[in-house]
Order: sequence, then C-alpha cells, then structure tokens
Amino acid sequence: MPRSASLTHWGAFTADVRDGDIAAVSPMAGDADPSPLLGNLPGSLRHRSRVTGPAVRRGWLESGPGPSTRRGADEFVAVSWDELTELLADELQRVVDEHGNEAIYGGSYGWASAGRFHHAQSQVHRFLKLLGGYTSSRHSYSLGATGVIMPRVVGTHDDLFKRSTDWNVIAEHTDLLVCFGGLGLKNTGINHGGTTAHPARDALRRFRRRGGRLVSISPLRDDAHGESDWLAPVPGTDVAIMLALAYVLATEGLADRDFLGRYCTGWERFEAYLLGVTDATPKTPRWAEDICGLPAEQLVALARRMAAGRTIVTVSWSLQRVRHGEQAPWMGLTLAAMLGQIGLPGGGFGHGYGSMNEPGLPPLRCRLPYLPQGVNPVSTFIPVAAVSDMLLHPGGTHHYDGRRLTYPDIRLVYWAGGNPFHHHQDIPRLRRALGRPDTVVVHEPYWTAMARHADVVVPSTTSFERDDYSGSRNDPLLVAMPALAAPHADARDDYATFAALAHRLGFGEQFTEGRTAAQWLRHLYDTWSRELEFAVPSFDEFWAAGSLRLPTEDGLTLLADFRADPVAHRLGTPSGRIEIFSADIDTFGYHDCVGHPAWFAPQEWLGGPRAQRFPLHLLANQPASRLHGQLDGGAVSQASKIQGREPIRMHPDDATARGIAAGDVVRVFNDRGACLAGVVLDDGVRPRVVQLSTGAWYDPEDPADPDAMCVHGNPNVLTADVGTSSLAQGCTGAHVLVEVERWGGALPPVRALEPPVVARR
Ligand SMILES: Nc1nc2c(c(=O)[nH]1)N[C@H]1C(S)=C(S)[C@@H](COP(=O)(O)OP(=O)(O)OC[C@H]3O[C@@H](n4cnc5c(=O)[nH]c(N)nc54)[C@H](O)[C@@H]3O)O[C@H]1N2
Ligand SMILES: Nc1nc2c(c(=O)[nH]1)N[C@H]1C(S)=C(S)[C@@H](COP(=O)(O)OP(=O)(O)OC[C@H]3O[C@@H](n4cnc5c(=O)[nH]c(N)nc54)[C@H](O)[C@@H]3O)O[C@H]1N2
Ligand SMILES: [Mo]
Repeated sequence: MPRSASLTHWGAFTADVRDGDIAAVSPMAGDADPSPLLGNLPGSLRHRSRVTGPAVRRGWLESGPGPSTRRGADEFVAVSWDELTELLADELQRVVDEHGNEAIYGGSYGWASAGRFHHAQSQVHRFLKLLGGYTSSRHSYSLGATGVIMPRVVGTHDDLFKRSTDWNVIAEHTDLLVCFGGLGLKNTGINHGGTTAHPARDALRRFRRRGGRLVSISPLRDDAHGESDWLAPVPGTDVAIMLALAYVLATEGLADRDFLGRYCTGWERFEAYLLGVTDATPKTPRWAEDICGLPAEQLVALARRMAAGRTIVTVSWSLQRVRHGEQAPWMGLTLAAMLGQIGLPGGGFGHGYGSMNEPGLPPLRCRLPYLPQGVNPVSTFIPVAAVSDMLLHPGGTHHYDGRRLTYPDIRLVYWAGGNPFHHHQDIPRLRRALGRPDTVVVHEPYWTAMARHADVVVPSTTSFERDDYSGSRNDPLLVAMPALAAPHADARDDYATFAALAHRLGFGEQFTEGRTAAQWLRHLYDTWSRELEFAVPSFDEFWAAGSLRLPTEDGLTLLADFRADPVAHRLGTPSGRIEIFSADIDTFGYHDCVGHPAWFAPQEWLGGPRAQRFPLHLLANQPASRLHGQLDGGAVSQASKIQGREPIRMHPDDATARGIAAGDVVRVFNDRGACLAGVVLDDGVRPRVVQLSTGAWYDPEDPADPDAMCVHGNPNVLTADVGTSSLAQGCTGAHVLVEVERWGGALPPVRALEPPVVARR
C-alpha cells in the first residue's frame, strides 16, 4: 500500500496529496463496495471552515468565567498556545478547587475520527480521569434505548451487533428477511473506528439469487435496496404491526411453544396482553390496521409467510431512537422467539442490518490495540441524551433504569470529538442550557456550531495530519494511517494539548508516561502484540506494509450457542433466558415501560392530536451524503443541497397541496423551531411523511437569538428533547411532527461554513 493511504469511519483509501491537502482519493483496492462518502475528503484539510489557531470568546476573556447568553454570538479573540494553556489550566483548577470534579461535564459524546491513539474521546476521558474525574455519560445517541433494554431481556446489547448472524449465513440460509426500518445500504458504509470490507450489497445479491425475499417495512421506498416487498406504515407504529403478526402466530397455531417454554420466560404474561385478556384489547390485525395504515389482510399474509420458512426479523436502530424506543427491539426479539428460529442458521433476530457496517460482519478473534483509560474517580453520570436537562436543572432528579438519579451542578463543559449541535435535540433548548455553565471548552478541527458556542476553542488536527492506526471489532484489517499532510495553520493534536495542560496542572508525567505520540503508537502496538495468542509482525513491518490482516470468527449465527445448550450458555438475564416478561422492569412500576413489550401511542405521530397542528411526520434520519455533520462542506454533501439548503424529500401530493414545487426552498416548522430546506419530490416517500436528514451545520439567522430559524436545514431545531422512557432515557431524535410552507421571502445566506471573526489583540 503506498504511503498516502489512510482510513476513515467509512473506508480506507489512497490519496493524491497536493499543497498540503487531499486532492483526490481512490478507495482501497479490495473494498467490494466503497462508500461514496470518500468523495467528501478532497479539500477538507485546508477548508476555510478549519479552526486556524487557539481562540477565546471575548466576553469570557474580559469578564471571566460565568453563565452567559452571548455564547454563539460573541466575537472571538486569538490567543497564543501558551496563553491558551495557562487560561485553560487555571480555569480547570479553579473549578476543581471551588466546586469539585463532579462539576466538570466530560461526557463529550461524539464520533470524532478513526485512530486508536489519537481518538479524541479516548484522549479527553483519560485526561479528565487523571485530573481527578468528571461527570460522565452512558450509552449513545445511536443505541440509547437498546443499550438499556436489551441487556435486561437478552443479556447483552453488544453481541447483537458484534456477534450477529453473518451475511454469508443469511445469503445461504435465509428465506425471508423481514426488515423493520428497511435495509438501506446508505448506512452500511460506516463503522466506528474504520471499515475496509463492505459485504452487504453482494450478500443481498446472493441472497436474492438463491430465492430469498426481502420485506421492507419503512415509510421510504429506498430504505430497501433492490427488489423487495415494500410496506409503508405510518411512522412510529412498528410495535403495533409486530403485535398483530404475533397475534396471528399465536392464534393460528404458528407460534413455537416449545421454544417459548424452553428458551424464554414470561410468555404467558405477554400472551394475556396480546390476546387482550389483561386490557380488553386483542392485538388483532384489524386493531393494528387502524394504527399503522396497512391492511389487516396484508399483516395476516405476512405472519403466515414468516412461519413458512427460515425467517429473520430485523429491527433497524432508528426504531429505538423514538419515544418508547425500548419496545421495538424487545418486541422484534419476541416475534423472532415465537417463530422459534433463534440460533438456527439464517433464522431468528437481527438488530441493525442496514444501520451500520457491523451486523453481519465477522468479529475479530482478538481485541485491537488500545490506550489504557484508567478509572474515573467520580461516579456521577447521566444518560447521554440528558445533557440539556442536566445543565438546566442542577439538583433535579430523573428516573433511569430502576434508579433515581440527581443532576450535578455543572460549571465546566468539556467537549472533544463531538458536536451537540449535530446530535442533540431541541437546539433552542440546548442553547439556553449551554448558557448556564461558567465555561465551555471545545476541541475541534472545524468551526462547527459547538465550537462557535465555546468560550475556549482549541484547534485540533484532523486524523490525516498525524500518524495513527485504526480498525474496528468487525473488520479484518488494522490499517496504518501515516500523516498525509502537516497540521493546518496552528492546529495541534489533542494529545499535545492535553499533555501541555497536564504538565501545567502537575500530572504531565502520568498523562504522557514520558512518551511522545510516536512512542505511544509503538508502545500500544507492542503491548497488544504481546497479549495476542498468535504472532503478528513487528511494528515497523506493520507500518511498512500499511495494514495487517487479523483472524475473524466467520459464519456466526446469533445465539447459536444458547440454542445448543441453554444451561451452559445461559444468557446474562436474571432467568438466564430471553425475558419476554421482565420481573425487574415490572417492579420499577414505570407507566412508560412495563414488564413486557407493549404498544404505546407516541406523542409525535400522525395518529395523535398534535398532528392536527403539525400534519407532516418528519424523519430525521442519517444522511446519505456524509457521516453526521462531518465534512458538510465536502463535494458529496454540497452536491446534495438545493439552493444551498439541506434537501427535504416529500410526496408530490403533499407538495401540490401546499403550492410547493421541486427545487423550492421551504420553511419547516413546529412550536419548537424552524429551518429552511430545499424540496425534492419523490413518490417513494409515504404521503404525509417528509424526510430531512441530520447533519446540515446549524446556521441561525440571528446568532444572538436562541430561537432563531436555521437557514441551512438542521432538523434538530425541531425535534423534542425527551427521553425514550423512564427506563433508558435514550435519544428520540428520529421523529418529529412539522408543517412545511413555501418560503416566499428573500433567501438568507448560508454562513455555516464561513469562519467567525477572530480578532487579533
Ligand atoms: N434528530 C436526530 N439527531 C441525531 C440522530 C438522528 O437520527 N436524528 N442520530 C444520532 C446519532 S445515531 C449519532 S451517533 C449522533 C452523532 O453525533 P456526533 O458524533 O457528535 O456528530 P459528528 O458530526 O460525527 O461529530 C464529531 C465531531 O468531531 C470532530 N472531530 C473529528 N476528528 C476529531 C479529532 O481528532 N479531534 C477533535 N477534537 N474533534 C474531531 C468533527 O469535526 C465533528 O465536528 O447524532 C445523533 N443525533
Ligand atoms: N451515510 C451514513 N450512514 C450512517 C450514518 C451517517 O451519518 N451517514 N450514521 C451511522 C450511525 S452513527 C448510526 S447510529 C446508524 C443509524 O442507523 P439507523 O438509526 O437505522 O438509521 P436511520 O437512517 O436514522 O434510519 C433508517 C431508516 O429507518 C426508517 N424509519 C424511520 N422511522 C421509522 C419508523 O417509525 N418505522 C419504520 N418502519 N421505519 C422507520 C427511515 O426511513 C430511515 O431511513 O447509521 C450509521 N450509518
Ligand atoms: Mo449513531
């Protein structure tokens, strides 16, 4: 591999580098289905939106730390690296001395970039632990509900993705793939840490050639790749559909009662609910039809088809990123248990095929090199999506997974490698929350909205401006990432920033252990290779070769061990079995998550009263044109924009009814906020559904007004900041009700990619 090779979360590539920037990229040879997102890389290293040097908000510099409504609107002042280190170290020390380490919020959620050593989350968390600790966050925006419900009912959530049924097993054995949330290939380009194999498209081709059929249950036709049976329900009603399918299986003698008795607990409690014994509402296909809009006959036919062959029920991750998001994966698992094929090749349950390039890919037989993280002396944490709540309500309490948690009083927010203006819901509320702490620190390569809302902006290198290596648990290659270019302007590695801070704060030796970044790379590799049960080349040989192939566990079937021997391989649940009824959850007494999977009407859905005011259901899904907000200025992302705005897809009938034409700019709004977007018409979108992906950089028309319209199309100005339920408190950003109207006024310019003014002193 030539020296200009590197790795991103969406694939490995070789680059032509000219004038310190990536000029062109080619996918790594051998990638079966390279991600189009590689096209966002050229021009990204010297892009005008890069942070060129350390900067401090003028109000903070002149008036000192304290709550402020000026975050996001104030001017920045350039400071030297020495000044920045001194200011920041002193402020960290002040907060620790006056308020204790708990007053630092270091959850710092976000994807950052590929790289085992320079990974921003690993660096910031290690640094803050050595500082004496910080309030942390649990779980992810990706899998907030799953991360809590699935360990309780199947004993794991990780194994559902990392030890899932292999794509090859599906291609060879599955007759029917029933995909709740579809099986879109737009998402399977990506895996955290980097990915070099993209087998999904080819596996689906082989599956179809063998006669396999795919049923895509999704409001969007293109959530299924290739030929499939498309069922387009009302969004948010999948649990009702699953219950109706379960009802047919239970009442037509198609449920595998041996499997339910041997491998599960609580079937009877659930059956009483299913049949309406406990609530006088049998969950019949007719009942579900009124909720989901799919004809009852279609549901009956689907249930019978599912029982007639080898079937996988797979639930996309999006279905748990909504209010009551615990229910869809739990009910999907229950439905698969009723079919009795869990643990059989090509049958059973899946979670996230089509969500990530992870389910279906064989896991490594070893771990990857890792930076030791140490222990956080502070035990206070929040469910990750409770960040605004925490900042707004110090001392407030909330339910979480059977406990009652109290919010700490946060004085300093530290972010490195994530963008809350990308990931968090209800941006107007987030802006008010970010006004509360004394200090907001952000490490960023780019002037994202989060950087613009910081008091202290620390310019980071990108992953292409430093040596590193990376890989992921479900990819066979460890890939060397030699720097492609020198750091842009005055940017520094996060490691160098933390090392300087640690030295000034008196724990430099512990943080660096006396190693430079280059020495760490070698050290982590050498330590790792000594722990392996097989031999690998020396670090120098690996670096020269550019990549290293690691052994994988091929041909897995999810829960095959458990099926073969449920005693020896008992699950990590209280019963050791799949819990269709969870006595623990039942005892929590939550009104919004009971002891068995159940249908709860959401707040943001077309069947509820709110839809009279905001009659369109917006899907804020993952963008096909980039990873989250990363490289929004890249060519692929920019090519998707309409008059510079993020595209919103809608059904032609909904557009006509509002006097809207393709290519128009529209205002998308509800009672929380508004944004502009550019219209794409598509009859592959269910009527009364619109789709506006996440990731357009937040661009408030008036930066001083937290309620300002976003002129660029960030859907998180519209979404509700509420947890999935008292159980998991996961992110619910996938769905929101809106209205759309043609924008008749003058078009405000998009300024998100223009760097803010940074004054010289
Ligand atoms: N409405 C709605 N909201 C959602 C979702 C949804 O479906 N709907 N999806 C959610 C999901 S699943 C996720 S995972 C989140 C994603 O949310 P995030 O992970 O926060 O989004 P990214 O844009 O990837 O942010 C990563 C940031 O790290 C920066 N970065 C990259 N490399 C480095 C580095 O080396 N050092 C430093 N310091 N910074 C670096 C990038 O420039 C970028 O700004 O969004 C969530 N938000
Ligand atoms: N290109 C690209 N790929 C990505 C990412 C990215 O930013 N860009 N992000 C990655 C990350 S961090 C994550 S966590 C995963 C997330 O993976 P997911 O959460 O699965 O991804 P989404 O694109 O949000 O949703 C998938 C599809 O679910 C459908 N859907 C939404 N609501 C409903 C519903 O109520 N019912 C039904 N039946 N279908 C519904 C939508 O049509 C949507 O296109 O994606 C990963 N892949
Ligand atoms: Mo995610």
